[in-house]
Amino acid sequence: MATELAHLDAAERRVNLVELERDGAVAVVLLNRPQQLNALSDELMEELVAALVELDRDEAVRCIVLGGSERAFAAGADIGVLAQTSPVEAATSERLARWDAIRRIGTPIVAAVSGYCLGGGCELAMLCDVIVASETAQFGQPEINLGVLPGAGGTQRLTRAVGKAVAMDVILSGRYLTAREALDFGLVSRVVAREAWLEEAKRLARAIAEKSPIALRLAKEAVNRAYEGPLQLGVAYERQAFGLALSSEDAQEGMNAFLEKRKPEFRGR
Ligand code: DAK
Repeated sequence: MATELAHLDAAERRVNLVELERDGAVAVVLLNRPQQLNALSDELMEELVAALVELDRDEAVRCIVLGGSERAFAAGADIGVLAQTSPVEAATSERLARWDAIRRIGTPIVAAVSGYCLGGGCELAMLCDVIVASETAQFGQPEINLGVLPGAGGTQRLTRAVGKAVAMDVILSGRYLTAREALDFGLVSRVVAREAWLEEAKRLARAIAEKSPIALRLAKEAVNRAYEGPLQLGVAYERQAFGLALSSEDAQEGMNAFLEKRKPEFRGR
């Protein structure tokens, strides 16, 4: 009985750490650990990855919004847990696999960032495809203040997003970027009023969700290749992806709809 209850408690805790909402073809995933500013505990990350993987398999979901709360997208990895992590665990544990699993999600993900977006939180936002930021958003990789450095891709993705000068400034000093700076430096694509952080992300997600899911996945992967690898390999991928998209029923539909002056209806075929 005690074991059963413990199990139920754990299950309930996990469900509560990530909230899921569906709005037609858009799924909204909200981190829900407000007392800890959505610090990314193992349980939260496990629940998040499980939710994203499931949504990615669901053909009816064409775009995902990932957000936190108004106060914090996420204030980073859970420092209490990090303090107990051995070097071997950090290099080999399930934790690394979770970050890789998020990179492998094919469905476009729009990050809705309000408030603190720090450390692993910033790394999580950078794993998303577009970042919509509230004017209150603060981006940072303050791991240096803890005597470590970013460990989930921050030194690489931030540098590719904003360039060496700004990345060094942020990562070595631990300072935060304002939403406006993040926009100017190319880390985010939109800054919106405090109260619009989630709505604007949903609006963008609904617009994305109207496109062909085949073209979306291929385009997402192609842009990621530009970000992650050498130009020639990315161009080669793009050529193949273009051919593949062109062979889809959706491409026929898209072009026919244009020629017939009507709105296309993409079916993911
Ligand atoms: N972890 C655990 N608890 C946290 C937290 C965090 N990252 N951030 C905040 N909290 C908790 C606080 O301890 C506090 O809890 P109580 O004292 O109320 O129990 C509660 O959230 C509210 O925080 P504050 O009282 O501090 O609120 P303030 O408004 O005064 O300050 C703050 C907000 C965000 C400026 C401050 O909380 C702060 O500096 N937080 C820490 C930010 C930080 O250093 N983030 C980087 C963490 S290191 C890896 C993957 C990922 C990572 C590494 C390796 N591998 C896969 C290998 C990532 C590492 C990190 O992210």
